[in-house]
Amino acid sequence: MKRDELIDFKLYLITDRKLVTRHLSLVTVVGKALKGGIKAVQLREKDLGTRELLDMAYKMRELTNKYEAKLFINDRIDIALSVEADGVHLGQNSIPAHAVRKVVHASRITHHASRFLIGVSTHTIEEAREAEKSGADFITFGPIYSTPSKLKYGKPIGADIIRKAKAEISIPVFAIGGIKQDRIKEVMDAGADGVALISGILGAKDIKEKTKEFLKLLG
Ligand code: 3NM
Repeated sequence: MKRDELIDFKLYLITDRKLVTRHLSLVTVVGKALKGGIKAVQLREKDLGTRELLDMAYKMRELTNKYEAKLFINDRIDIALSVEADGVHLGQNSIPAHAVRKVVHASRITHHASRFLIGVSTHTIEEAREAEKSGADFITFGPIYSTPSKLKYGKPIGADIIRKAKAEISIPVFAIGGIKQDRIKEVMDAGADGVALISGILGAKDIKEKTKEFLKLLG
């Protein structure tokens, strides 16, 4: 399958179990988003130990499979391969995409080698170009707007930069950082292929309904 067919989602949910309230588990809330129709989830729980993360990844794999949704694992190619995730999502300090490709081929999970997807978090045009060159299948680009955890990601860069990125690279670009419903039009008009978010969905009272609303807006 070609990349365009594999990146068949416009809404990319990233987890942060610290945002999950009301004593619900992360598995429960991701389940609600899946019921609402989400088709791509990134497990991103950076403070979990390896065993706990692996355990969580297996649970997420089982759940996403049930809804025929894609599962990405943040940073950890070893965990992504062991749970047969659909891909890995890399940061600027992660093992680079070209090296991940080698690991995937070496793992001899032939089923994966042709369809394993690599996302990369980027924050500047330069990083976006680099990610494409390194073999990323798609990027997240941000923070476009100010986000609850803004200090970690730097100053908001605004939606206009998406136009510039799209003019320079051909892989799909997901806008990230402070994405709420009222921002969708602006980022999609700027040429984004989709949006990636945490609090826009995980912070909602009714996660299933909120997911449906986002999907409707994205068309
Ligand atoms: N990465 P929210 S911004 C995980 O700019 C992440 O690379 C960013 O959370 C980047 O949807 C971000 O709640 C946080 O703003 C996104």
